[in-house]
Amino acid sequence: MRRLPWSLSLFLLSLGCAPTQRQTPDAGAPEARPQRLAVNIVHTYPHDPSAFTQGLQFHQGQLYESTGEKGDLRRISLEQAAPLWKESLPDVFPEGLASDGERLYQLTWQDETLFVWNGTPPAKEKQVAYAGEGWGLCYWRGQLVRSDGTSTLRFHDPKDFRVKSQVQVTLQGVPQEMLNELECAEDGVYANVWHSNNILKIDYATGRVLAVIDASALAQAVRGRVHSYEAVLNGIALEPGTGRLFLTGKLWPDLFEVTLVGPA
Ligand code: DDQ
Ligand code: CA
Repeated sequence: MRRLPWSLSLFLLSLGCAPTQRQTPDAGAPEARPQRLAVNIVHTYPHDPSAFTQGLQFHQGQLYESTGEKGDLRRISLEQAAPLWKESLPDVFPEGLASDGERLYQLTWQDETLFVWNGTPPAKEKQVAYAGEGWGLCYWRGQLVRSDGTSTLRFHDPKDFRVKSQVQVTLQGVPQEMLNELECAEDGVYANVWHSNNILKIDYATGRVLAVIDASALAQAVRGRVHSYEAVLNGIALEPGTGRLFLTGKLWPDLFEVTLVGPA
């Protein structure tokens, strides 16, 4: 391939249209452009503005939330902001939350401890140690998917939380870091990007970003009613059966039911 003159390369770079890196040189067809989607607010529900949301997850027909900072595990509802049930976790910084239908799995940020909950109301069944940070967690086809703030998603065995495999998340070849709250859907894993209004939809097998969802309409909706730099979009839950999609943020007063829409 002929090299572009230096000045032209710089010009193209400044336009953001530098040649995109391919993930592997012999990967065959070039990586498809991700879909660009936005959110449409269907309903607005109350959310506890003191909840530092780190995980949002349906479990046995109920909605659960993991909150960080001075955190807890709580059962919440769409009717009221106050939790219906909660158990405080004063010694750790709780993070992502996942359900395998029977148990709840709750990460911690830097405490290297996974909590496994069982029963109704959930009771702590065991704690499992792991290495590294815990950010988001979701369950898909017998595996727990964990983000840790890097561009890597790790797939754990729920039995002992051993890492079985991992994948790097890329958007047109560029690694995507700061992946936070997760939600496992049939056709991809949704990931909040920390301190951004974007949610990425990621292919489980290749790590490629399939869609970039612009959720800035939600930050817009809570503007003026949040008072912390850390009050960012974080919290994705898909309701089994109905497919309804709920999104919220840390310290946000609202929890939104949304639909995804194509570009205007
Ligand atoms: N993480 O969710 C991105 C993994 C961690 C967020 C921690 C943000 C700092 C919170 C500090 C609160 C203490 C006042
Ligand atoms: Ca979730």
